[in-house]
Parts: sequence; structure tokens; C-alpha cells
Amino acid sequence: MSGPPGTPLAWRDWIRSRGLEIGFTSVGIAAAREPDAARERLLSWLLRGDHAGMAWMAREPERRADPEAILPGCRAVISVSLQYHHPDPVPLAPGLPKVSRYAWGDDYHQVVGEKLHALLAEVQRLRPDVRSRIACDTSPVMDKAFAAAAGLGWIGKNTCLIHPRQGSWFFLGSLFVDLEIASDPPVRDLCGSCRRCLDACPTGAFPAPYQLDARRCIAYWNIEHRGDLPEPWPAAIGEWMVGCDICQDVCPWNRKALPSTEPRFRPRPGLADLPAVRWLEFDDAEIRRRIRPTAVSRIKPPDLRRNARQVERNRSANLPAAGGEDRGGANES
Ligand code: B12
Ligand code: SF4
Ligand code: SF4
Repeated sequence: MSGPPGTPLAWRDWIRSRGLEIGFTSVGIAAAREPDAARERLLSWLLRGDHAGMAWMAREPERRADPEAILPGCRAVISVSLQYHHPDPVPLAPGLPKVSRYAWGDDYHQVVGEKLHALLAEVQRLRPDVRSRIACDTSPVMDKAFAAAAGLGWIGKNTCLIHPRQGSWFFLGSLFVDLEIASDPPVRDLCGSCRRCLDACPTGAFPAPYQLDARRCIAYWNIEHRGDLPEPWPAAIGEWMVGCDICQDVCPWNRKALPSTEPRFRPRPGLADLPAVRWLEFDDAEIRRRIRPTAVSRIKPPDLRRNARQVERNRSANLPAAGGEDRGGANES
């Protein structure tokens, strides 16, 4: 192209096609204003204490949905998604601890972050004066609310962003810019009367549709909580060593979810394919070496060992009584 696109609409088309070339699954644009009711919902979530021990979620909550606070002079939010779904059966083999799909490959902060920098470089090649702020779960920004406003999907009753063709196995990132770009229309909520996720959650983490109480979520306890697990969580995590996928596994929109084309999200050997007892044999340095390139590195080595030990106990406790099928239920012991 000889010069930069001449209109906000032309910028949108140009940015979308550059983003798709860089490898994003979807690229959408949200107007530079607070997504509808996002701030109110975040404040009520915090007031109820649904953020559990994630004190960092309560820091500057009014900034998280405010583009002007995130980037003074912001004129558009470029929202991106990157599919991580690899329909590989390895981590589902019998006897292995359960590791959520999002953690099978390389760390998404790194992969999505690199691609966002590449997209920004493309924009700045044509308009070097464009100011920006990049976010991918790395700063206080409501990635889902902006992605919903940018038409990348709808926030489902399980509180994940869902796309009609991609399902919900994707990561999100946001690029705030002071460039005028035409925005995309939102996608309508297609949950309808379905309530599979609400009924399938083994620990009752959804007090209501579209509302997640992290105090009752396995993914909170085995990823975010430091130190011993309080009762009833040792048994309630079931066989989940890292995160939990149940409320997405049951979602009908994930039945035909697109496979990921990102090679770095392929399951890494020596991680989700290891029996839980192996993690108990490793010292901190060896655990760090194995998890450093992945999103599991959010979990400290002693806490990963804690999870592995508990998963092993839950598995042995479950084998004779429940035929090994009653996985992850609360208060089993
Ligand atoms: C804190 C956090 C968690 C917490 C809390 C989860 C949560 N739902 O809030 C815990 C540790 C439990 C968690 C778990 C997971 N997380 Co997380 N997490 C985040 C983080 C850092 C902030 C999310 C947030 O702002 N929560 C606060 C609440 C208020 O916001 P909310 O979820 O948008 O919820 C409100 C809306 O749903 C709203 N709402 C929206 N529409 C509607 C409509 C109606 C009618 C109503 C009434 C309400 C409503 O009401 C809710 C308030 O109650 C984001 C990254 C980021 N910076 O945004 C990643 C993020 C949400 N997580 C992500 C992932 C992948 C996961 C896991 C799948 C990992 C795993 N396998 O273990 C699970 C999924 C669990 C689940 N069902 O959500 C992805 C989600 C991608 C996607 N497709 O949606 C994100 C976006 C990271 C990323 N950059 O890709 N996570
Ligand atoms: S991630 Fe697991 S525990 Fe958390 S809400 Fe979903 S099904 Fe429930
Ligand atoms: S399982 Fe059903 S209710 Fe839950 S998010 Fe998926 S479509 Fe919506």
C-alpha cells in the first residue's frame, strides 16, 4: 500500500486483515468507551467478594473498563482472539492428572503479546505517531468486556467469551490506540435456555447465570491460591491439577470448535502427559524448568506439588468406590 488507509472504515479492514495474517483467529474493533454495564458488574462482583483472595482484582477497579484511563486520548480498542484448542487426547489418558487445555502449550501471555506487538508495528509503520497500550491479562483491563463490545463473541452463562464458530477455547488480548477506527457490531447472546455449564459445575461456582464466584471455583483454588487448601477444597479439586475445563467441555458451542493453527499451543511433552507422582519427585528448580515456558508458571512449585499430591490422593480414594468415574465432585471424602 502506498499510504495509510484514508477512512476509519478502511483502517478497520486493513487492521483486520493484517491481524489475521499475523495469526489471530479474530480481530474486532470496539469504540473507545466503557462497554455496557462492565464497571457496575465488576464492582458488584468485588462487593460480593466473588474475587476470593485475588486482591489484585480489587485494585483500581474503575480503570479496568475505561479506555481513557488505560490510554489517555484513546479512540479505539482493537480486540483479538487466538484459538488454543488442540483436540489431542494425551492429557485425558487414564491415570494422568487433569491439566486445563489453556495450559498445554506455550504461555499465552507471551504468544498473544508478541502478536499484538507485531500488529502494532504494522500500524506504526504507516502511522508512526500512533500511541498505544497493549494488554493480554497483563494489566488491569477487562479483556472479555472489550472483546464482547468488539464483536468477538458473547459472554456466556459460564462467563467465558463464546464465538459461534470458535467456541470458547481461545485467549483474548487488547490493543488501545489513539487512532480513529470504525467499530464492529456485537454478537448476540446465543445461550438461550441452555444451562449445561451451570448444572455441570461440580462445586456450585455459579450462584446465577453469568456470575462466577471464584471462592467456589476449582480453577481459582488450584491456580491462584497459595499455601494449603482449606476444607472442602482438597477433595473438591478432584483430579484437576491445573485449572478446570468442565463448564467449557459441556458447552454445545465447543463441540465443533475450530482447532488451533498456532504451533506454540501444541501440547508440550513432559507436562500434561506426566503422572501426578512424577511432580512429587521433582525439586523446585526442575518444576520451574518444566513450567517456565507455559501458563502453568503462574503456579508456584510448592503449590503445584500440593495439587499433584492431592490429585493423587483423590484418584486413589475414588478408584474402588466410584469406579474412577466420579471426577471432581465436592466433599467426596
Ligand atoms: C480473574 C480471572 C479469572 C478468575 C475469575 C474468572 C471470572 N469469570 O471472572 C478465575 C481464576 C476463576 C479464572 C478462571 C479461568 N480463566 Co480467567 N481470567 C481472569 C481475568 C484476569 C479477569 C476476569 C474478570 O475481569 N473478572 C471479573 C468479572 C466481573 O468479569 P466477568 O468475568 O467479565 O464477569 C461478568 C460478566 O460475565 C458480566 N456479564 C456479562 N454479560 C452479562 C449478561 C448478563 C445478562 C448478566 C446478568 C451479566 C453479564 O457479569 C459478570 C459479573 O458477575 C481475565 C483476564 C482479563 N484481564 O480480563 C482472565 C480470563 C477471563 N480467563 C481466561 C481463561 C482461559 C480462564 C479459564 C478457562 C482457565 C482454566 N481452564 O482454568 C478459567 C475459566 C473459568 C470461567 N468459567 O470463567 C480467559 C478467557 C477467554 C474466554 N474465551 O473467555 C481470560 C480472558 C484471559 C485471556 N486474556 O485470555 N479466571
Ligand atoms: S472452571 Fe470448573 S469449578 Fe470453575 S466454574 Fe467452571 S466448572 Fe465450575
Ligand atoms: S453451556 Fe449453554 S448456557 Fe453455558 S455457556 Fe454454553 S451455551 Fe451458554
